[in-house]
Amino acid sequence: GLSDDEWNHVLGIWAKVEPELPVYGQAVIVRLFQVHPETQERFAKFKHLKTIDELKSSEEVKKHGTTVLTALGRILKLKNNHEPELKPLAKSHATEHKIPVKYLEFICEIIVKVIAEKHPSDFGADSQAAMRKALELFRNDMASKYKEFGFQG
Ligand code: MNH
Repeated sequence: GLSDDEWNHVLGIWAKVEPELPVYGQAVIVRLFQVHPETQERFAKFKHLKTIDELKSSEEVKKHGTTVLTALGRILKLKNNHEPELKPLAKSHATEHKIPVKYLEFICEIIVKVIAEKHPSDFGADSQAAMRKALELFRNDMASKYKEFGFQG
């Protein structure tokens, strides 16, 4: 797990992200699809969006990005006790959406980068390291739940 100090870093930066969740959510999803185009193919609802302009102007992309970051924020706020929030998410991503752990790694890295770009002065080395650690915990626990649901990830 993370120390109290590390969680304070994580939740401190998250408090700055939260008022602009749709802006961050949109940036994260657009970047994910740009950098890793194979991830977009996992979304039946986004297959029709071909250009970067279409992605950027899509209200549905913004809405999905908000959904993703809202769920992640709930999980982060539960700190080391995220199991009740994480389990249903692992279930849907293992059995319904079938999202490899590798793709979770992609999105986590992009989340860190997008926050670093938008909040350079509030997201120093210690905060970035703490956030990376929290996201690693999230991914590891998703991966072990995946296995419980019979998905190798
Ligand atoms: Mn994901 C739906 C959270 C990473 C693909 N995702 C959802 C939903 C939430 C969510 C909440 C809606 C409820 C549900 O179906 O469980 N997703 C997350 C979080 C992360 C995440 C917190 C990581 C952080 N998801 C990813 C990645 C991919 C992905 C990475 C693919 C590359 N998610 C999906 C798909 C859906 C979904 C596909 C279903 C979308 C739809 O058709 O509405």
